[in-house]
Amino acid sequence: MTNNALMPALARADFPPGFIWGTSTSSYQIEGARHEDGRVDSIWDTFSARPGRVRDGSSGTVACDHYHRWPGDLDIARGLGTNAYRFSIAWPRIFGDGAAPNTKGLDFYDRLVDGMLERGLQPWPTLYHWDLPQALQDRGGWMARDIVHRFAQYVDVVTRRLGDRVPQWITHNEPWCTAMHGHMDGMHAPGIRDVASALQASHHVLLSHGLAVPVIRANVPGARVGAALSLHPIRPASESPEDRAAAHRHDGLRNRWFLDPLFGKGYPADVLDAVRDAAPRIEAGDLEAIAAPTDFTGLNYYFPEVIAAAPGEGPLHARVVHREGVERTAFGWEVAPGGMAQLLHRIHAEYGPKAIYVTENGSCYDDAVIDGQVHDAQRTSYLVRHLAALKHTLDEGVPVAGYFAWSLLDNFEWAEGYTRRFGLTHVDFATQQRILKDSGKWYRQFLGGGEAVSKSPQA
Ligand code: IFM
Repeated sequence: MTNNALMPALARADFPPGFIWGTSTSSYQIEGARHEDGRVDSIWDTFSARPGRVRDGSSGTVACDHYHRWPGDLDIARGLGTNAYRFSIAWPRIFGDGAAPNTKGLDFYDRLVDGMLERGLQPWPTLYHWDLPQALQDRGGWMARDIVHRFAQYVDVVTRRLGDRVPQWITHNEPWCTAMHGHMDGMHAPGIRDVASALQASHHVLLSHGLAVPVIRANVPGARVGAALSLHPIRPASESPEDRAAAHRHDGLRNRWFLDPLFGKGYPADVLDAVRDAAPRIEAGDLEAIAAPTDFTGLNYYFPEVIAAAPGEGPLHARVVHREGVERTAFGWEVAPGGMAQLLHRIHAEYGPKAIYVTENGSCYDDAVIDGQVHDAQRTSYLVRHLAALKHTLDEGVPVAGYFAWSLLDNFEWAEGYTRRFGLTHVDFATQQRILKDSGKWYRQFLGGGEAVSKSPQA
């Protein structure tokens, strides 16, 4: 059980009125229904079928079966007392190969959005959370410049359909992961390992964001648009000039490579210098397009990194140092609520977006179901301490306007398959039974949510 005596006292009323409280998910991680209603394969369907790419050999073919169970899942979100829900649209449900849009796919998100509105949940869609149609990958995916026009076309169709009910739009989830896990270390689909491809992909992801912003504004009255970035506080392993320089370069690719162009500063010169011939091809007008003014920045915060100089290692000659004796989640990620505060201050001070939302934050632990309960005290403690850090940051004047816990449900954790559980709700993947964990109950108590269980039979 959670030891409440050790938790900072915290109440929803300590946060500003109108603060957005939500949970977050993504299409491939929860929907399942791989072949239903005209959905075509995504790069994750292809990638997860390759032996050795996903730790437990699994895929998102069924996942949480959310495609069929969404009413119950939205009931859980409402029962928590949240007022918003962040989800993503599956591009392969809307377009496969550039032919006409798939009406049944659009209908699904139409129903989903209406379901949120009926439950008092503000819909926060993300347009790209890594499930690129395989047909587009076959034409070069994010490495080929044409993708930016395909993305704009897809965004146009989706926002025309949903824009009458959905003002807030997140273009991309974690461009770093799309580019670097997808094309540099190959840990994610499409599994490429090539620095130049990764950097070219990152440029096209950013450009597609920039081209999508005016499309969304044209289709959605009062649109509020932003991207969700995975950012990390970076510290040098020592005060040596070598470690400090390596940490600076690493920060360059992790953080500034995305923040700087989005805020009109272009790509960081130190990274361009380090990557040399692998630098992306940038055409006239690209940087201006990427810097299209946005309404908020989304921060996905998980962990800080400590960096040492490592001559010859990767394009940045830097490596992550594993420090002993620090608190870590089951994933091995350092638990550091202060790192979130640090990043929020940095985004505010160095880039000054109109608003910042924590679009993801959460932890994975090896949960056990005991007598129908999940006593995930560590996850509760993680959540409470991060919310305390968030409140402190707000008190210091940083314009944070919302927080989305990752995740509403245990789900398909990419290359880790179903071996990593991040949910506030436990999912038994054999029976699809949902159980609200103690962490979910804590969030519900904090938010003043009412319903202990979903009204829906399957939850
Ligand atoms: O599950 C992922 C999510 O898809 C993107 N952000 C990090 C989460 C945990 O790894």
